[in-house]
Amino acid sequence: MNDFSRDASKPAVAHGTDASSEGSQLEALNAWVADVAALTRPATIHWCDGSDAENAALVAAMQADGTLLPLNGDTHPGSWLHRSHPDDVARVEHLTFVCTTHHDDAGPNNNWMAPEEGHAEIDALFDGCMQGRTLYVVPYCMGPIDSPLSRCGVEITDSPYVVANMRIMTRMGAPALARIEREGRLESGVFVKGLHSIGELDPNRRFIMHFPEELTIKSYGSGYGGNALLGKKCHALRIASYQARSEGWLAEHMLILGLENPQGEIHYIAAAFPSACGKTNLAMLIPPEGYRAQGWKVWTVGDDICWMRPGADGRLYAINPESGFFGVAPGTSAKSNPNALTSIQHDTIFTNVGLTADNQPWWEGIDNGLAPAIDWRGEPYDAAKRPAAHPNSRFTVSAKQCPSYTAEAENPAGVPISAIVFGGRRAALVPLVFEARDWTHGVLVGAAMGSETTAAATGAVGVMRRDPMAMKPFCGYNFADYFAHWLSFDQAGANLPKIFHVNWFRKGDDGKFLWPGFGDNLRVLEWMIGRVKGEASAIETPIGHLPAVTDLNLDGVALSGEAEAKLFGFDHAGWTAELESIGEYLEEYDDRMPQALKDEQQRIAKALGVL
Ligand code: SAT
Ligand code: MN
Repeated sequence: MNDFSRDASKPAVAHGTDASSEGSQLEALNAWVADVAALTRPATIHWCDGSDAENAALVAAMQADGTLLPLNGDTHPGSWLHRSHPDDVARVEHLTFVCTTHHDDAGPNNNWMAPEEGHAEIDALFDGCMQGRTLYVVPYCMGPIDSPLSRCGVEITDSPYVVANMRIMTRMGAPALARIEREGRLESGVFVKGLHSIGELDPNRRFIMHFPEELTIKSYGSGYGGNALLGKKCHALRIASYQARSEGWLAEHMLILGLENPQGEIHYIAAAFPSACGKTNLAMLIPPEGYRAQGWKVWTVGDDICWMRPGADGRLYAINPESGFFGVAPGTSAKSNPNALTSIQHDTIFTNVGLTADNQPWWEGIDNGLAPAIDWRGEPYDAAKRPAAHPNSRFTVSAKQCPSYTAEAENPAGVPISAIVFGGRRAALVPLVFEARDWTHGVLVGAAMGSETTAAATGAVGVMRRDPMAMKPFCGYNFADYFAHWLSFDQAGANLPKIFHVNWFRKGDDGKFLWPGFGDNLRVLEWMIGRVKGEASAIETPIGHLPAVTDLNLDGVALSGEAEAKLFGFDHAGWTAELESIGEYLEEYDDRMPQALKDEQQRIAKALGVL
């Protein structure tokens, strides 16, 4: 792996650090790589083995060509800054397509193209796009290598930055290839095929396309996060959600945490929030002082994606398919998320953050007493011009570097989930927490989730939209079928988690958040587990079970009268209007929407009517 830039009519092939071997033992994989090479015409093909030596060589080459800039080696050893093209800093939902044979299978929640049309459109862009470049073959496994819940894929990319990030975010390299080869010999053996090129980084020549029926992804023209690290949103959510439906499991946009009480009991909670709404912070929560003294702990299993499947005991068992965190940098501080801050002190790739004068990464809200000197575009920092860090700037770091990461995250059987939490950014109406009365109600609560948009995707920020189960940008099929799939888990022998809804983002009349959030969110989690165990009280209302102010441990939290009323109360007129709007939303899916959800909406609307 020495020559990254040689051009030749027949690509040279290298395998890991050993240029003598070539290809895999799986004919189907070799044939696909050959087809892609014929289309894209790279100078060199490199099969990634995931080794340290391979990574070191890649990083050195990226340092040499300026793709990676070294950070201060004293304060941030082994860490790098990457600056994206300024037009390529977030996911692009309007250019993201789900290509199913029937339009209805993709649903109104997705952009759709017929598969032949999609292939033709994007293959035209791939034609010859890797000339002079290296084609990297990146075998990866989503989930612990030896877990039956895990699934594998291979990403072909011409971006070494993508390779370096995939090495952190997935189990990438030789062990994954071995599993793919092993499974490939079985009749059921399939791997997800992901083809990626940064192309020209031209927003007018950019598509992120999914062919769920073929377990195939094609992504062109972006080098950024969810557009380019195909194991993440494209595979682990869009393709996996489709696969999960036919195989009887769930692929969800959820963090997974373990809540340990002073008795040493651990309850696992999975929580769905839209991008940039605090999943990473909640997953790494440090309990408030008083709780810590008593022995409460939070363990991190995952911060973004959760795959769950019913076990023999009827409970849902979950794995985190990822092995790293691709977290939002701005706002991350010793106060908001000390575990994240500790994690990213070394061996971290930062993307689109600012720099201090001595080359330390810097972003708005880091609150570390340092000042930015250079902004994310590489220009001298000028507050009047732009923020130092892009609002969607990120860190990529191995989960193993997180102090709260638990070995249970590597358990091939997964962890049993006691509670599922849905939540969005809602400045008004939605109280701090409520519990769904049963599974069907919980599915409606998830389906009706609303949130204000964030900088994680291009487009306007702060616009309220329905984001069911935080999956609006990520569900690989028709939402109506997805809700039906969720409902189908409620069957004889099932022992399902309780479902809750939270809103950390309720604002007061002065426009300020009413709930302190961060570590204090533990108080809400404690109440949930109390409910799971049948120990905590609640008040029954038409929208679900709400805690009374006295049902939460608020020792040390001072809430104003307005905060108590808005966080723990429920606004009858507001919810009546909300239910009407939820009813209209369900109707957008016509007859495909499960009747059980429409009935549930009606039940609540009626209950509100008789109050
Ligand atoms: O860029 S990503 O899609 O991976 C991050 C996110 O939006 O959650
Ligand atoms: Mn996410």
